[in-house]
Amino acid sequence: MATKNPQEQVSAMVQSETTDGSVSAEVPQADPLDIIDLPSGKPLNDSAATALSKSRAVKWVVIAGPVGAGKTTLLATLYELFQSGPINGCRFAGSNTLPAFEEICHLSRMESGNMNPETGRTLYKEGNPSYLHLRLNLDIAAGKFTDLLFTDVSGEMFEDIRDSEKSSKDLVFLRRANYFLLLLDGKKCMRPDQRHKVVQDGKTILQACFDGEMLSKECVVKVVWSKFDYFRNAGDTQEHKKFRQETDARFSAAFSSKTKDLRFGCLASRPTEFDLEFGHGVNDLLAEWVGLGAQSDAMSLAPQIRGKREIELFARRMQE
Ligand SMILES: Nc1nc2c(ncn2[C@@H]2O[C@H](COP(=O)(O)OP(=O)(O)OP(=O)(O)O)[C@@H](O)[C@H]2O)c(=O)[nH]1
Ligand SMILES: [Mg+2]
Repeated sequence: MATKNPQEQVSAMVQSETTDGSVSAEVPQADPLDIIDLPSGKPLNDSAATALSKSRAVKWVVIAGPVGAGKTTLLATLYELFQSGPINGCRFAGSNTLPAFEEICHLSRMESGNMNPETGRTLYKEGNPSYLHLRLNLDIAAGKFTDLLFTDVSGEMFEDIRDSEKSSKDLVFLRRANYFLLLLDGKKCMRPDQRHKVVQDGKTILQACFDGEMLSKECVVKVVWSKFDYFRNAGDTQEHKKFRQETDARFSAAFSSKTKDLRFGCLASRPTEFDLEFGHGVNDLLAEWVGLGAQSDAMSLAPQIRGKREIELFARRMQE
């Protein structure tokens, strides 16, 4: 007998419930999350993530930034923090991608044999990204849960963003983001000759996302200085503060009209250079993700294509 895919299994279960009129005590109440749960626990592909978003309200969080900015480390740290207990009163309540979380944490753990905590480079894959899933219990007594879906894509995908043909195809998943987090690499900002490029690359990523109408106006956009321990280790001088303030102001001037909600912050997911707490800033991010309005259904990824720029013309050709 052919094996049903997760979505078919969900609808088969729903059908058997409705034709009976009621669900008898012997028929187990199917939780779609259990059915969608892939035995491999690998990152969810686009259709599995979409099936999950159809079965329950989810919040889509895109973590963006150039290669090495700290995207995967942020996810690994979030998962590790939940190992020691609740964060901001939220409890870990499961994941459809548990082994995938374990995998991204492995290199940073003692048993990997690494002397220094590390995160492996995320491999660049063409096409849609994969997603990591977290289910959180917000209130045990009230039985209140929330589900977060995170992208973990290689920075290469964002570095190619100026290539309009490629980005129209590869970055279509951005259209359903509720939250877009852009990381600016604090380590690279320690070198005055590299700072300008860090800021420029970040602006290019956001500009291309808005120009291609890949981010909705409702999407919260947050720009953070990652690896903030490098700033602190260098004394976080007036000059550093001025540089960050000026950069934040430049981002505000360029993008505040394009999104309803533009935020700024600092992050040190895994500080090694200064005595900051592990996961500095992660609590605040989690609070913002939990506080987002969830989507009760998968949003249409079909682009609203207007305009005559090559990126729009290409997207229109792809749709036809
Ligand atoms: N000191 C310090 N290092 C960090 C921090 N966050 C990440 N790193 C290090 O930065 C390096 C790159 O981090 P990744 O999380 O792999 O970066 P990424 O953005 O996922 O990179 P790609 O997957 O290649 O796009 C790793 O060596 C991390 O250990 C931090 O807060 N402080
Ligand atoms: Mg990565």
